[in-house]
Amino acid sequence: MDEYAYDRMRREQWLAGEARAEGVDRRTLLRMLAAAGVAGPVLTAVGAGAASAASPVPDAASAASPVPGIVKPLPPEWFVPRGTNAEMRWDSVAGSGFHTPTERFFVRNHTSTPLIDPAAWRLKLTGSGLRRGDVEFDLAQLKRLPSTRITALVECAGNGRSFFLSQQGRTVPGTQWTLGGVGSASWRGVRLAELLHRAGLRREAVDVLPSGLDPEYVTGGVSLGRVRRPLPLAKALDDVLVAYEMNGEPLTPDHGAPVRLVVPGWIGIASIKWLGTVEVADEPLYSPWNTDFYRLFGEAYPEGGSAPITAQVVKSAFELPWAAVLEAGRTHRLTGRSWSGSAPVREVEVSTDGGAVWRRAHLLDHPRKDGWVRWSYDWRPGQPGAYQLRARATDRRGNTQPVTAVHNREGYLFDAVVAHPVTVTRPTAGQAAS
Ligand SMILES: Nc1nc2c(c(=O)[nH]1)N[C@H]1C(S)=C(S)[C@@H](COP(=O)(O)O)O[C@H]1N2
Ligand SMILES: [Mo]
Repeated sequence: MDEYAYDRMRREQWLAGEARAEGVDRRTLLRMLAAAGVAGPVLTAVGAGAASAASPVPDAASAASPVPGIVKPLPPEWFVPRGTNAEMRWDSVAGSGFHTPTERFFVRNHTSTPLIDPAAWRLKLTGSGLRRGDVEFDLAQLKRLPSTRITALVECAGNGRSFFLSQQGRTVPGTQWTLGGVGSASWRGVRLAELLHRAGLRREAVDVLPSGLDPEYVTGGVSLGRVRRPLPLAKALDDVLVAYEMNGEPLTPDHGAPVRLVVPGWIGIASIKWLGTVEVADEPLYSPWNTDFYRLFGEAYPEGGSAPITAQVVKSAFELPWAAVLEAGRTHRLTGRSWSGSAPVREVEVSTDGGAVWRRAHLLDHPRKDGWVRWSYDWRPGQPGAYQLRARATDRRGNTQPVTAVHNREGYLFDAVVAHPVTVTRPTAGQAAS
């Protein structure tokens, strides 16, 4: 079943009193239902109280950091601070290895990085979808289970959002990422499927709700509770990892220590950090993160919004400073990376003349479903002046990057080609211009 049909079924079940929506405004669900044409009789009451438990862990707010709430150093040559988040600078990783080093990986925090004592930490599996009741794992038990290593990108659904305004003239709220809200890592851990099977699934189980141990997310004076987002059981059993290692080392605090989820191909919010509980339910679940957030609203979408968004789109980035300065009359080896959430990237084209002529970039990695491809493009600008560089990737399913991204209210899933400004200067004295 596709996500849209699944979502519709969830809504119908909620209407029939067979789904739970803690922390979700009842009006939000009614609006979604009305818009989806799932009209119906008077609804049963649903508790919408925010979770109340205080955070058991101290916040790691450090006054010296350009982003209070992030623990690791954020040198300005590696990161751009954006509210509670830190964006990776693409120019700082030019020509580097396949994976993003952990210390350079972007950070997206709804609140702040908690410091969790790994010895006291437990992962609790709970809920009506389990056959034998609650099950707990401590870290040592988790590490004794069969482990798997995978490569996966984590990318924020809002990555590229700022281009809705700068290229398309549409203001969208939220973190104004350029293209650095993405990273690649090698992850090791236990498959979520392994834990669910050990705990014992009931045939009726349909949704899995992982929650983080970071502080509750408060917006507009209202607590929405812990960061959490339901996953359909089918995805949970497919390729989701309960990870305790990133790039061969234990997870660091900012990236979810001691344990996070990694949900390959899907938007970053699915990969819950600081994992504390996983609820398995025999009824569909809602949280603000699959109702108000992470759906597409706007003129191109149904009134109550799209189905919850899942797979990431196609993007490309040059590993160049924004407004880079290059010299005319010399060959510059431009490098960059392209990626897609749903299939290997098979081709990357580059244009240096405003999008009239496109030539193939040289791929430095084999196309792979679980990662990006690095590429290079040799460019010898003849004349000084202002240029715009463009890169356009196409994946094996034929998904490619359009000239314009379809607008949505929150600015998610920007996939259009980005015009990267560059200034070409006269050759410096003593350099033979040809
Ligand atoms: N518990 C928790 N998990 C979370 C978040 C959060 O704020 N709290 N942010 C999510 C979002 S929106 C993204 S894009 C990724 C970012 O992962 P990173 O900070 O390791 O790059 O984590 C996700 N998991
Ligand atoms: Mo995100």
